[in-house]
Amino acid sequence: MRLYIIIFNKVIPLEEAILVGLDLNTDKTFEQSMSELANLALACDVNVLHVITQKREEPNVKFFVGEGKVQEIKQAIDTYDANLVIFNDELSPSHIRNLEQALDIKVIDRTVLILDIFAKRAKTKEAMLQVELAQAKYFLPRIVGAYKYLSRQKSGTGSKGPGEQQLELDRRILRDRVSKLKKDLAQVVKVRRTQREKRKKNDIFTVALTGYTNAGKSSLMNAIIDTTSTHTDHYAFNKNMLFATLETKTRKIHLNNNRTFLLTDTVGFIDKLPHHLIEAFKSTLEEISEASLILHVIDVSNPNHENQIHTVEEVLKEIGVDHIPIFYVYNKSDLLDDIPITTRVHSVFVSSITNYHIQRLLTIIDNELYQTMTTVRMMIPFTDGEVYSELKDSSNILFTEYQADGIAVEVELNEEHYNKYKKYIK
Ligand SMILES: Nc1nc2c(ncn2[C@@H]2O[C@H](COP(=O)(O)OP(=O)(O)OP(=O)(O)O)[C@@H](O)[C@H]2O)c(=O)[nH]1
Ligand SMILES: [Mg+2]
Repeated sequence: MRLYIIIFNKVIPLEEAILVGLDLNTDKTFEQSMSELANLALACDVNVLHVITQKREEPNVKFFVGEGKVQEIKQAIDTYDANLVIFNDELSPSHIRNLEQALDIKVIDRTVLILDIFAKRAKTKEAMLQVELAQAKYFLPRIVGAYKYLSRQKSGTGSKGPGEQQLELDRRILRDRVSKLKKDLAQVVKVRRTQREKRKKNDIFTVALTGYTNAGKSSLMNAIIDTTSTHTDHYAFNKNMLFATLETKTRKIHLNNNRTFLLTDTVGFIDKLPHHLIEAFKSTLEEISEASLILHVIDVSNPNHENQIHTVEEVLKEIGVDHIPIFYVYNKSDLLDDIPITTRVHSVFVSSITNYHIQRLLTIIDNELYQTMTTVRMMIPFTDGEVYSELKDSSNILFTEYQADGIAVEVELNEEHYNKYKKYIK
């Protein structure tokens, strides 16, 4: 029984909403964050009727917003005939309970919206398990709210009423489901790890695309494929919507100097990304942690892009990949009147739509990846044919010629391979 999905479904069909945001003074991005919330609501087919905000030093203990604000929200619910209130911050179980009691209406938060969008977009088994796990973990401490009406049927004798019994039972079912999901996910992750290990053994460099949702990661991947491949084979789903990509996708890219690397597209980040989601998506995000180079894709046309960079960097820190070299790719520069002189080192302005500076980006990637490589000439006797096969799998062969006494190759070697194949080097 997928209990929380049922609870979840009770939440989502309600679709005439009032948005509520608490501006904790320190938040310079408050307005953008609220318009992002409206976009998240839109992506969940929720109609936004009205927006209420409040400035406070800190959240109210009981209602998150002040008690006076609760009255204002109540009035707005009547005026606009709303059937849902959405808060911009993740609410605690008791905040939800108190607010639902005071307002007599369903109250959800930004996290529920993000989880719902992820649930809609998940296509692979791994992504579905990850989202379901994050949802289950979010709802486990909160299912009590869904039972407030049942709980009123408490028996007069002090023993547990049917509502409470049902609640305990459902909590247990949900807890069992969490364990089952974790187990299933571990299995899927094992398969993915084995695949990655295989790739690692082959010693091919991996470049990971990361960045805020809608920055243009998938579009950039398409642009790079377009620029480097002879046949157009668009790979990735790029759409003007939040979280278009949930699955990581990897493609082998051939540069025009015969060098190759693997390019991986990943899930986008957003401000206040639910912690359970980051946890659940750890296995997907591990792909980033194995990369030799991270391309941080930025939507430079978004006035809020500096804050988005900051959000992405925070998540990268959280998943422990802040040691990998990062290159900043300012995408959508076709939308700018002028290309600004950025203060960031390691950055390039590109456009994935017009292909502006994609070739330059490829040169940068090439230099970055292959700076530690040495190009050598080798002569491999026919009797050591397996060495040639190893090289073909593991390294970048620039030139091959079958000669009388063996195979002559020109190849790029890393330090480890240089030492390993020393005796063949001419
Ligand atoms: N004008 C312009 N639009 C772009 C550019 N790159 C991407 N876009 C548009 O931006 C939107 C988002 O692009 P995606 O490639 O899906 O973005 P993403 O970063 O993969 O997004 P998620 O997968 O949701 O994280 C799409 O409508 C693209 O057409 C660009 O260089 N210029
Ligand atoms: Mg994408």
